[in-house]
Amino acid sequence: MDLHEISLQLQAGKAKIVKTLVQQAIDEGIPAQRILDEGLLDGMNVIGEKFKNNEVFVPEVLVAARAMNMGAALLKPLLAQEGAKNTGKVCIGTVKGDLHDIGKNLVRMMMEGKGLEVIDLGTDVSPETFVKTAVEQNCQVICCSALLTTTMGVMEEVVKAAEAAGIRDKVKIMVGGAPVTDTFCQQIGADAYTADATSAAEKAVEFCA
Ligand code: B1M
Repeated sequence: MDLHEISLQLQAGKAKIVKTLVQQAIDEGIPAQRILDEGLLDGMNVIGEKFKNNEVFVPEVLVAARAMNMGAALLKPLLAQEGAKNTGKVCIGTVKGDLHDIGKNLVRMMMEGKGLEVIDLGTDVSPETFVKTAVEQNCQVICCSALLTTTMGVMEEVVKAAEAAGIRDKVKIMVGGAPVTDTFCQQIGADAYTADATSAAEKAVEFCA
């Protein structure tokens, strides 16, 4: 099966067709990671470029995002690695003021696949909520996602809130999302920047070990 068809249907926002095609690809034995990369993420990248160039607008992006999530849900159990349970506990969220959650959901999915227990705080998460959750739930890692240049600064507030709460030496803080860089991570005093969901999951497991 041509995975590009999944990408095209996702761009057209055809969630049900995307779901059917993803299932078909799974049934044909195509590896889940390939279906994700060459089908779903490829389509989302095209939509992202078009959104940037004002060729599509918020409604089109939302239906594409819905198709992405429906396809990703089918891949989730396949991306999960068996026999790797209880490797640690983390909390994850998109920072305050930011409602983008597709990347954050992918990171969560990959982390769960590596056996981590993940507390998903959703979107628009305040620094206080990240820190309170880490304290109350004994999380070893706080994972912050941001997609806007205007919200990535909140990540520094998370680092400061962890310091103020006296847990900075007990918890690792990971940052990521399209505008975030390694230099930015170092500037704000976070512990790790990773560029994609797979490396984020690997890093979190390393921190929890
Ligand atoms: Co928005 N948006 N958006 N958007 N949107 C961007 C981010 C933008 C780059 C588009 C553009 O104009 N060029 C731009 C930001 C510009 C900037 O700040 N520099 C933008 C804007 C401006 C806005 C609004 C302000 C638009 C408006 O209303 N005028 C608005 C803001 C709303 C808000 O948050 N307060 C807005 C709204 C929306 C929608 C609601 C329509 C929708 C979000 C739907 C949803 O998430 N449920 C949306 C979308 C979908 C996008 C684009 C098109 C795609 C983002 C995405 O999901 N990518 C995006 C353009 C683009 O990125 N090209 C855009 C796919 C996803 C898998 O990638 O999230 O990068 P990503 O995640 C990757 C990695 O970054 C990494 O792993 C993931 C997979 O490997 N990663 C981590 C993510 N988090 C991580 C955490 C980690 C480690 C790795 O460690 C903890």
